[in-house]
Amino acid sequence: MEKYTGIISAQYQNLYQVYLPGNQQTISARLSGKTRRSLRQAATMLVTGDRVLLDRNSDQLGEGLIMDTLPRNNLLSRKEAGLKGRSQPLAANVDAALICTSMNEEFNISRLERYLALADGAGIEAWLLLTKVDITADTAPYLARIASLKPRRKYILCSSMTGQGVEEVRNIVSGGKTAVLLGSSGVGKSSLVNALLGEERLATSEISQYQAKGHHTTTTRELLMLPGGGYIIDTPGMRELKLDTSDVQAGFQDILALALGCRFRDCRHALEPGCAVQAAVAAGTLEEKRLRNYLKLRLEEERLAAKR
Ligand SMILES: Nc1nc2c(ncn2[C@@H]2O[C@H](COP(=O)(O)OP(=O)(O)O)[C@@H](O)[C@H]2O)c(=O)[nH]1
Ligand SMILES: [Mg+2]
Ligand SMILES: [Zn+2]
Repeated sequence: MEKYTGIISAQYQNLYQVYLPGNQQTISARLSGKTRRSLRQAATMLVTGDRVLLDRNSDQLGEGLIMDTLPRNNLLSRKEAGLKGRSQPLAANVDAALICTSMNEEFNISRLERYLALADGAGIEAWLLLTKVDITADTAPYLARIASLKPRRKYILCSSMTGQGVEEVRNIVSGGKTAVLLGSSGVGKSSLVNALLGEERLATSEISQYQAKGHHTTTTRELLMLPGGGYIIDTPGMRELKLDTSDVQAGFQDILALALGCRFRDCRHALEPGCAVQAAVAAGTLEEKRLRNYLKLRLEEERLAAKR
């Protein structure tokens, strides 16, 4: 029997929306009993971006049946808030993480460092999208903060209103790649998707997202195919991003380099004598805030590793 390859684009309880690249169509599909069992056995679930094999004809309801799942290239996930702290998969098979922030009170360099640790941990190329540039009086202070990241990160100044930067974002996914939009509610993720699509397909503004809750709309992640090729995954704003699989060190190359000068090889950069990292803070060459966030993220990462 002929099988179709599909990409999970959204999920509503037991029903999946699956995009079929073969005929550029989206269908509804359910899991076959065998797939459900094997997912349960692997203690995982299907997530937006997952590649699956379907048999469109074997269901009486006219829905596709997901017969098999294909191995993942990568998986972005976070820990759920609360004591249980289960892993919550966000998206699979992602080529680029587009970490969005607007240039106002919402801008928070420590939060960006956290998102970057998540992308680095999944081995996904990260971009910072500085949104709503059309209403930003002065971008310089924000660019200065971005420039303090080590390694330097790629960024795009963009606006869904004027179209600035939108083609640069499109280029990231051209050739059939997949990017996921991350960032707080209200920074303009859905508006950017609409700008890329060239139509107002997604509901925008915090208000409409909030009102959508309880209905069936975008409380989950949604994968959309862009004209000209490539996919973009929109996510609802995440109030809290707890690390799951992460690589904190990758985003703190400056601190790693300084640490080579610490007296003790296992220096925690807290109260140890001869700590070159603390010395740099005292000398004003390393921002204390950056060190504090590094220590916080590292502790979170170590606690997770200890649990595994
Ligand atoms: N001026 C301006 N407003 C924007 C831009 N992008 C989004 N907005 C507005 O910001 C609000 C939140 O946008 P939305 O796309 O829903 O953000 P999301 O929650 O990240 O998906 C809406 O009122 C949008 O109209 C932009 O580039 N410029
Ligand atoms: Mg949105
Ligand atoms: Zn030290």
